[in-house]
Amino acid sequence: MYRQRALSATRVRPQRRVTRSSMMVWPLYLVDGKRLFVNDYESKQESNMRANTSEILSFMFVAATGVLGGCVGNDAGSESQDVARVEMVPWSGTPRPEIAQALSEHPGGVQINKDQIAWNNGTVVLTIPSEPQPAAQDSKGPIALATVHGCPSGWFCFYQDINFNANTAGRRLQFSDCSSGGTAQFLTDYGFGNQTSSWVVNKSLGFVDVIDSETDSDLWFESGNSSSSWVGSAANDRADWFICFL
Ligand SMILES: [Ca+2]
Repeated sequence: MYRQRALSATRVRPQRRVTRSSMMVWPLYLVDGKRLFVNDYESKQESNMRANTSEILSFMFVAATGVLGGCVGNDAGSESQDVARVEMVPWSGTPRPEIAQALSEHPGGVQINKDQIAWNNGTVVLTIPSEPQPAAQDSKGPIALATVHGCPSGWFCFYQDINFNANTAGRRLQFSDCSSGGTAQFLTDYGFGNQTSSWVVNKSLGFVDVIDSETDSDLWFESGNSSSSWVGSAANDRADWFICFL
C-alpha cells in the first residue's frame, strides 16, 4: 500500500515483477533521480503514513537526507564496480552425494573444492559442509572485515540455519553481483528456495530486497555491511529470490 502512495507522489517507475529474461529492474524508489534507501525506518514510519502528499514528501526528505549521504560513495561508478568472484577451476576429487545431486539438479555449476560449487562465472557459491561446523570466527582486516560469520568480503550470504549455521551442517549460498539498476537473482536456482534463516551482507551496497515467491511479498531488506542471525518466524524458510541495488 505504501508503495502505491509513494509511486504517485514521486512518479517512480519500479517494476516489482521481473522475469528471468529481464534481470534488470528499476529502483523501488526515486526522489529527484536519487535512489531512496529502504530500511526499518520505513516500516516504522509506514503505520503513520497517510495518503497525504505533504506527509509523504516530508518523510521522503527525511529518509533521503538521512541515507543518501551514506550512499554517495557507492553511487559513483557503481556499474563498473569490481565484482568478487571465485575461480571456476574444477576440483579433482569425487563429489559427495549431496554435492553431486546439487550439480545435477542445478546445471552450470563447477565444484571448486570438497564443499563448494560455483556458478555464474564464479559470482555465486554454494557451500555444503560435510559435517557440523563451529561458529565461524570473523577475521578482521585493516580496513574491511575479511569475513563476517564466514561470509567473505565483497559477498552477501544466505544461511540455511539460524546464527549463521553455527554448530550445524547448514548450507550457505553467497552472491557478489549487484548493480545500481537492480540485479535480481533466484535462490531457487541453487536449491535454496524456502531455506534462509539468517544472512550477512559483507559488502557495501544500497539494499537487498528479499522476496517470497509464493506470496509475492517482501520478507526483509538488507543494507550494506549488516547481518541478521535470525530472520524471524514469519519470514523463516520462505525466501526465494532477491533484488540487489548498489
Ligand atoms: Ca518462499
